[in-house]
Amino acid sequence: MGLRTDFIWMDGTLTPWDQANVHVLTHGLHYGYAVFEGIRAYECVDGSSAVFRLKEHVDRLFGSAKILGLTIPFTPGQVTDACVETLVANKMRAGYIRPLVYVGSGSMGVNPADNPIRVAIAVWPWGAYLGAEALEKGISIRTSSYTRFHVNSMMSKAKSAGNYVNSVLAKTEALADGYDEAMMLDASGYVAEGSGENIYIVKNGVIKTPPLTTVLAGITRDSVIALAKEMGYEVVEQFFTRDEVYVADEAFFTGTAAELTPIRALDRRVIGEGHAGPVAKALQKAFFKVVKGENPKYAGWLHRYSL
Ligand code: PPE
Repeated sequence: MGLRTDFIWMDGTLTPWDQANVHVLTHGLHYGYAVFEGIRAYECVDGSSAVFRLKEHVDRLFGSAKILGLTIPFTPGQVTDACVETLVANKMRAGYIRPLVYVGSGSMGVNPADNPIRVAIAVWPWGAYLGAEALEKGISIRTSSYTRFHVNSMMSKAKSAGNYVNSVLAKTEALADGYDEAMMLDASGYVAEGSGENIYIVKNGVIKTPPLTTVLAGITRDSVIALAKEMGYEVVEQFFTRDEVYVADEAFFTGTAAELTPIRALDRRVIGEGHAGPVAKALQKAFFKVVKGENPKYAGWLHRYSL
């Protein structure tokens, strides 16, 4: 298994990988009542390592738990330290970090009752999410037949496990149809996001991304918007339609896993030149410089650690 590491942090203890198991009557497993994060650590140019925007990810994890009414039995500081401890225990200079907060076993039924709230943190090596070529050449996507959930059915500000049933449906449909990823529309029919990424279009030099109403408040989104503005681009947060993507000059996705992945076609309509456009390329370059510690202006986004 490519993602196998030595230890998984479970409820405060570094546990050997093979022993990091849960009971099959774990509440979160039956009802999807769990929240998680996806965080990346990068090796920096000076030989040290850094977790990218760890504070913001831990804050979002606690926010997701609050939305679901789950009380995490650790402080944000303890979770922050545990993420780094898990990387170090696994001798990981770079990789993906997956904290998970879930309702454990006890009673069954929709009501989580007094079941324990459990916390696990796993780390694993994760290369380019959509394939190594995707970062260069861009990907081909389809408009999903599945609608992103209405704002009052699932809570889109919570990165909850249950929300991802919608994502898995969209992703597997896209892959089965020969595409690399799905683009999901919201309940009003406007473009929302990918199955695991925020989305952007570029037209006449202006970058447009949907407002945060129905989509996950991506930390990469926040970072890329800040970089784009600093680089002099106009960035607008506005709803747009799928046909606006068809006629855009460029389109791209961002996410912790996906980083900044250009989109070369939507619904078999080639977007712009059909490969990574100049804006996507410039932003991707700036983003990778920041995460690898090559831009001192954003040192505050890096939580340094060494093995
Ligand atoms: N929208 C969705 C639905 C989403 O899942 C992600 C992250 C984003 C936007 C971007 O958020 P951020 O990572 O903070 O920039 N998706 C995570 C899970 C991917 C997976 O397959 O698992 C991720 O990128 O880590």
